[in-house]
Amino acid sequence: IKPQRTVLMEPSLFLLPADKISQSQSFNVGTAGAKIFLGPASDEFGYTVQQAPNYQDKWLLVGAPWSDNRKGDVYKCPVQGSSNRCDKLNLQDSVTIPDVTGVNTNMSLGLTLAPNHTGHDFLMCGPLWGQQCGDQNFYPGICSKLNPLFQLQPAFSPAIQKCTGLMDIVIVLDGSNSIYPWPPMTEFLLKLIPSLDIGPQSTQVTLAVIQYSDDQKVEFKLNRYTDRSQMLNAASKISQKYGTSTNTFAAISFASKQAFSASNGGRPEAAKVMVVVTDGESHDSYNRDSVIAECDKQGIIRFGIAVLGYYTRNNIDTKNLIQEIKSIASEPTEKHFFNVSEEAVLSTIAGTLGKRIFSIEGTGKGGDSFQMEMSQVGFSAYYSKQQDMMMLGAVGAYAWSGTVVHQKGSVATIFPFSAFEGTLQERNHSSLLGYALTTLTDGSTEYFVAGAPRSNHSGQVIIYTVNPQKQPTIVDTERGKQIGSYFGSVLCSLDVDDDKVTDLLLVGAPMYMNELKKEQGRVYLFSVTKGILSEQGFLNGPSGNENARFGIAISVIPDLDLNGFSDVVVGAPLEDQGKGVIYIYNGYNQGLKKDFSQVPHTTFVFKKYMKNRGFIHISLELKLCMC
Ligand SMILES: *[C@@H]1O[C@H](CO)[C@@H](O)[C@H](O)[C@H]1NC(C)=O
Ligand SMILES: *[C@@H]1O[C@H](CO)[C@@H](O)[C@H](O)[C@H]1NC(C)=O
Ligand SMILES: *[C@@H]1O[C@H](CO)[C@@H](O)[C@H](O)[C@H]1NC(C)=O
Ligand SMILES: *[C@@H]1O[C@H](CO)[C@@H](O)[C@H](O)[C@H]1NC(C)=O
Ligand SMILES: CC(=O)N[C@H]1CO[C@H](CO)[C@@H](O)[C@@H]1O
Repeated sequence: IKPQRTVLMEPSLFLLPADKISQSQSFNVGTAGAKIFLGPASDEFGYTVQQAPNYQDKWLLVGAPWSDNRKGDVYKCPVQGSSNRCDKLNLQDSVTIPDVTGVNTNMSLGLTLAPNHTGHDFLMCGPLWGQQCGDQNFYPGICSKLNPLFQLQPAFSPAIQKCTGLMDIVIVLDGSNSIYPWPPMTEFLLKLIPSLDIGPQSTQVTLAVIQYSDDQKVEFKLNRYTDRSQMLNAASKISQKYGTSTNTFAAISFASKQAFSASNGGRPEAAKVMVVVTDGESHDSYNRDSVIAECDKQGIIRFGIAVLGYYTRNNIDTKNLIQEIKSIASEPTEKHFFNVSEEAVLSTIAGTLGKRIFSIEGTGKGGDSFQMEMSQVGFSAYYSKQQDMMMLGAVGAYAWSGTVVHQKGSVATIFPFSAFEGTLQERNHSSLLGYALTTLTDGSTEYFVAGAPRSNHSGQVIIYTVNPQKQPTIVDTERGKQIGSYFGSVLCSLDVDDDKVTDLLLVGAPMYMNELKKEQGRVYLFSVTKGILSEQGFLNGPSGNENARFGIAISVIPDLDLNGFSDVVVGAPLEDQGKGVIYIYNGYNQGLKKDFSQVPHTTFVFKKYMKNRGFIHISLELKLCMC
């Protein structure tokens, strides 16, 4: 079960003789003598719970995705014995990818915890694990397995990004007399450099500073520093060159011919970027056309920054200066031209400039067209036994349209936007496909199921198969009936008679609102025939006079009433004034009874420990902090 806190049912109650069971059907689960594991509510301890029953020592694995300031972690708790002390596995800082600058601050490890039934191991994910590229963070998510001894296996991140391609940046800095004061110029460099991905890898950005006035002075060449801190140190020591004239085009010409040349560390395969910073009109504008043509020929992308301080201090019209700098900047001008009122505020544009450099087509990642950069792979996970494969939800893929990743061995198949586009009919809805996952089987074919709780605002589930060419085919889809109900955020497939054929799919819509405007929640039943769903109504749950979020957790449990058919438990964590309630539904030879057989009442007062924070609530926050 996936309730908020864990209660183990008293085992002796399961062992009643069958004749007694039939009389006590409504009262077959009790909480007397339950073992309770407590963890900090602020850590969201208990957000995920899995039983690890395959060893001599039986354990409960408990996710606490907000522990350590949302780094998250997993606890192991002993089922046997008298101890109810859980031990933290302390995994957060070990879940890393070699040679990648990871950001684990908010990674929320343990938000997802899924068993591999074949290997008796567990997959856990931190879907908000970030990857730093320049000054930008991406959120491809990270997952790692725990072996049966709870030892951490190497982590993987199927949507890991290539930060940037090769880039050579030449900064052409005006050092003439009119620049005053000088320190803002170096300050600008000190702000800009940290936003660039400087390093010895193929993704390195190299940088040269050329000061100019009458002539040019190279401060450091492109290949001088491969280390950001050394470069910062060098940049901080640059002093003003001084000079009476501003030969901007001579400097640009020099930069384009000399600074980018191989003999000065330029790499022919790298994108060439030039940043020109000046405070006055040039004295050599007659060279403009030929110099800019030369730059264009070499494919140099140019940013022009006009510092208007000298002109405004001396009441000179800035029109010509702005016009000249605009003529230096590449098209579209609004992306490549900057003006600042005075030297002192130059550094305030460094961040924006860094981002624009970073998003240069073909070298970096633009913010306009996210593919897998923010995908949060591992937001959900489900193990397909038949294919021995992990399905991973990637709700942030394609600007939060979402997708599913199939990970088999070390091979990850990421389904493209086009795979589900026609079915979702995504119109900037942020469908969040992959929020929940499961599979259905007819005995031979396995059908994959993915929920998209915001599709067209009312939610959707999509059933698909995958052909040997790894292309998905949509088999069926169902849409939710109420806007905002989060239909498809919870999925549970049920083989009620254990004949290895799925009989029912239960779909949670935990935010379903009733006439009293309470979030009562609803669980829909669908019968399944060869992957095609047929709606069979919904489960009767809470009375509806308070918020309940019934359906936020749905789980199959072994046959509680010993009639030979699997049973189902549904959680309603907000019911009973936030104490939370679970409902038990019994399976029978025709499926699942829609009336619950029992709402086991607890003698414990959980309220003290509960923060009423539901599943959706957290997930929405996770999403919001990404947008
Ligand atoms: C972590 O999450 C908090 C709260 O949402 C946010 O303020 C902070 O900026 C995040 N940090 C990173 C590095 O993403
Ligand atoms: C599941 O466990 C088995 C046995 O350890 C292993 O061979 C297989 O690769 C695992 N599958 C996945 C998808 O992790
Ligand atoms: C910068 O240029 C824009 C037009 O490109 C202009 O509207 C703005 O006033 C200028 N800023 C300053 C400080 O002159
Ligand atoms: C989306 O929802 C609106 C009503 O909210 C409905 O009219 C429309 O048909 C739905 N679109 C799809 C593709 O189901
Ligand atoms: C930001 C974004 O994704 N905008 C898209 C919204 O939908 C329209 C039409 O479907 C697209 O043209 C936009 O690009």
